[in-house]
Amino acid sequence: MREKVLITAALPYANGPLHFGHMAGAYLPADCFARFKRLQGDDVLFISGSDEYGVAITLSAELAKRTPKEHVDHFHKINLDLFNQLNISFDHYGRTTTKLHDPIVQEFFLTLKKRGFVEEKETEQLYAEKEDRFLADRYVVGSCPKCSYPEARGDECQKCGATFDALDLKNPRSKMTGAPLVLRKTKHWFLRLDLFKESLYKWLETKDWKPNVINFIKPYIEELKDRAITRDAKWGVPLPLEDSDGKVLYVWFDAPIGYISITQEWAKNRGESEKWKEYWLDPKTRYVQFIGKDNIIFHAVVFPAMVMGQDLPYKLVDALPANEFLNLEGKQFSKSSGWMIDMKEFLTTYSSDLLRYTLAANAPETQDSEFTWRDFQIRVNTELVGKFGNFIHRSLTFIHDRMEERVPPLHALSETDNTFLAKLEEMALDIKNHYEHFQLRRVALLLMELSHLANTYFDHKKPWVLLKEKENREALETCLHICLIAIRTMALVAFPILPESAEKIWKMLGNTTSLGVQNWSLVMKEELTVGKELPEPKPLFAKIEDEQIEKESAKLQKTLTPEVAVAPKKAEIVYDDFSKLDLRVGKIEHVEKVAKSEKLLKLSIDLGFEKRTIVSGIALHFKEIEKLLGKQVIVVANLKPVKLMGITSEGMVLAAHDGGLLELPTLADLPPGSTVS
Ligand code: B3M
Ligand code: ZN
Repeated sequence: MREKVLITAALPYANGPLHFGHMAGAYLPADCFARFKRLQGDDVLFISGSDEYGVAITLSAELAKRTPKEHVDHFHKINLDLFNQLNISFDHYGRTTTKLHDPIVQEFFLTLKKRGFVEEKETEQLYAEKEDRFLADRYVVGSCPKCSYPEARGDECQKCGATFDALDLKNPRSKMTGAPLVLRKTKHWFLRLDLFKESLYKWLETKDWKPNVINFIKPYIEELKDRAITRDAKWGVPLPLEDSDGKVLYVWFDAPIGYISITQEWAKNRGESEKWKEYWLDPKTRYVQFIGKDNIIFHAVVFPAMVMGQDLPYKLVDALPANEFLNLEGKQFSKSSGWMIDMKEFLTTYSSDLLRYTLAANAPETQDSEFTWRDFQIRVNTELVGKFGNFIHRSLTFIHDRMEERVPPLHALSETDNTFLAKLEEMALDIKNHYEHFQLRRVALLLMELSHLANTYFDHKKPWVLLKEKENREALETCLHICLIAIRTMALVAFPILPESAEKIWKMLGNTTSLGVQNWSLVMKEELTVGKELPEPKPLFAKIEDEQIEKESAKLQKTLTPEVAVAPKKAEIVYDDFSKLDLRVGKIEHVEKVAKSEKLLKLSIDLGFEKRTIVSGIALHFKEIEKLLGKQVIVVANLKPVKLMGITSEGMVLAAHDGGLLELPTLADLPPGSTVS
């Protein structure tokens, strides 16, 4: 029966270019599934688009000195181009900033509110008076409540790793202006997720999702509380209530509804405005969402709850293939540190099928996996060129050259022929099952097994030997006819992963149609047209040389060499120079700020044999100077005294710094006065 399948892939934020990890996690698996289901003759609608509202967007826009609109326009185009280059076959790739988006988001909100699932509460939030706005966590910096690191982010300390609420920060400041922030009362709307606990549990019981997904969400449901769904911001879907100027619906509320509004836009663009309902409001639709693991909660809990709270029977997700992460050579992809491969550039050198195959073969389906240049080379050279491409090219060339460029007839089958044909069918069926279950790694593996099998058949039959004796003519023709069946099978089952190459093979089999619009079982069953003309075969893939891969690896490794300015090296000295320093352990006994100076601290230090006053320029690095008391530091004890801000400084305290941070090397056990050398 023809299945109606709605496929969505997570809406990527339009605030940066997509990398291999995104592709491997969501878009490639979704595309392979969509292509596969279309081949099955199913009614497929494949939807995604840019997620364009939210604080992540406004912040990165501000940092890039663009308006939010300019920013999302910029990255929407970049990502759409990347998807096209990678042959991701969306039926529509939309955006959440289109006209149709706001009304349906607002309708979702109003229905939830009407049914008692939304609550209004007054809260306190950090407010920047100069900027005249409330600041979301990402806009706030301050001192870490745990380790006092002065540059901690609004939700997390990058020094000690602590996570917290921006309200817990000490001395909160605006990330954009550095100005101090104040607490101000504000009103927000909360989604009562706790009211959906029972329905969510019951609904989940009907799902046979991957254990990584189920195990992740169960404890989360147990803990469900209400969740803020509005923000004080300008960039977003306006809250559809009186007196709610300056409030927008928070990104995680509006984004998943984007799946629906983008489908509405797809329908409208076709001139069939109501057609979206055939997918979203029909219980017979099968809804499959492709996402990365970091999005599980929103797709398995929050959005389903929002849907359950509607009057209209919107589809709940039926299957949720959530993938783990793909790393790059053992480390996470990172835009900021440059640990990534520019996909656009990559695709100017290598065809998209090479990348699609490599990502499919390494798909992070049950655990994190990685892309490495070496693996890429092996996948291409050994697998695509050496196995898959090899069989197709050698047999097509043979047929083209020796069979007058035509499909030879099929005669009586030998046992080997029969076994091979049966195996072909069996493996195609196996591959079909794995596509059905989103298992691309298995499919890639089976594609290679199939190629291996076909090569073995060719080697075993030795058509080049059969060719020599006239009496073997029928056996020869049969063998080559069967090779063509194998090639057609390989093109068909490879199509979802290797669409460009599969289409090329399809054409090399003398077809003028497109493979993508064929029907899987018809292609499997149909007899080859004997005598059909075969065009000249061309190799599908080319080997990648070692030097090429070494160049690529070197380019990537280069990003690891930090480009931060390392202090220049000093001229060489001899031991005598060094031994002139009298370094001693000194205990800080008293500390105070130097009046009228931001940077200077006046320290009283016990050197064991005498006490010293030392003025040190470290004040900015110690918010709570009392913490220095009792510390045993290293003092340059024979430095000629100097006057600083009217105070005689009798020495110097050693400090380590990297240009930004500063730490005092300290000693624990030796008494003051001990020498350091
Ligand atoms: N934009 C988060 C992300 O890109 C978010 C997904 C929305 S899906 C509705 O990871
Ligand atoms: Zn910290």
